[in-house]
Amino acid sequence: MPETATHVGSGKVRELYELDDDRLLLVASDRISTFDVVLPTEIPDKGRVLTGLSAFWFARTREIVPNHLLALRADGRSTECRRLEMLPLECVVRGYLTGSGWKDYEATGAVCGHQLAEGLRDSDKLPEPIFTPATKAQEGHDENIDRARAAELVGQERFDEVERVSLELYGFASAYAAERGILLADTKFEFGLDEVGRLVLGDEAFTPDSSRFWPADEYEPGRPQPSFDKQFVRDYCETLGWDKTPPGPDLPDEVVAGSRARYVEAFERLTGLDFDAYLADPDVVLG
Ligand code: Q0Z
Repeated sequence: MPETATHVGSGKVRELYELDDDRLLLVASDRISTFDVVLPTEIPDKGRVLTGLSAFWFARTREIVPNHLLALRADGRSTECRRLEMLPLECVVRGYLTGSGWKDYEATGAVCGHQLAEGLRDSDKLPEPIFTPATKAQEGHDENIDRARAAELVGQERFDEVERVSLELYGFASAYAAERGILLADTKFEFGLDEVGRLVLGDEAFTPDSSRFWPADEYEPGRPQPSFDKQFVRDYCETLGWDKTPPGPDLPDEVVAGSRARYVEAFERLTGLDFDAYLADPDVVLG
């Protein structure tokens, strides 16, 4: 019997299908977005790199918190996952001050209610990682919120649990990545609840689309850092004088190849695995 999968959602670069009442299929495409615009040119295997990295981290963090991963498909880009009741919260952890955290700090001296020392610069390492929740926006950017607002959305007990688990996940993965020359500046989790109300990590985990990966050897606080994966594409787009509104530009072959190489390098450095071994048998990432 051929399987039927009903399309239930689209993200900028991913698709979501329903397999049955209990299971979803998450498919990572090779689309890439830059400056919030999806480009017309794909990066071959980008979706496989992201799916493989997520599965790698899900396998290594399951003792911290259970996750939605049920199986990887042989195509390397599709994940069968448990259907959860998702919490209405983006769970962000920041170890470095950049992006919207840096903007909020510049304006107010605080991020999501965390009052920070004076005189911090863009991309400075924080004295300790902070949990900076946001609300999920249907369109446009997520809105940073303070802990009181987040606790209203999910309840105080659940808030305390997602904060503790998020900080533990970030601590584990950022230490692991730093040993391999990659700084995990910040990361975003989405959690859900299973049928008995247990907290489960859903969506994706520590991919370059949900986290900022910085090459450690180029780290220099006081300026925005080059992104491990996207800087190549951003730099090219900046040469064009493109106004960053849709449609985005086509990418030339050498930019596509350079970008693909960066994704594959991130995969190989973080997992210690050969990317071709992943393509031959995606389950290698599960260890
Ligand atoms: C994830 C998203 C994507 C569009 C819903 N395990 C789960 N259970 C219930 N819902 C979700 C998950 Cl992962 C869920 N999203 C985000 C992903 C395309 C939206 F690939 N939405």
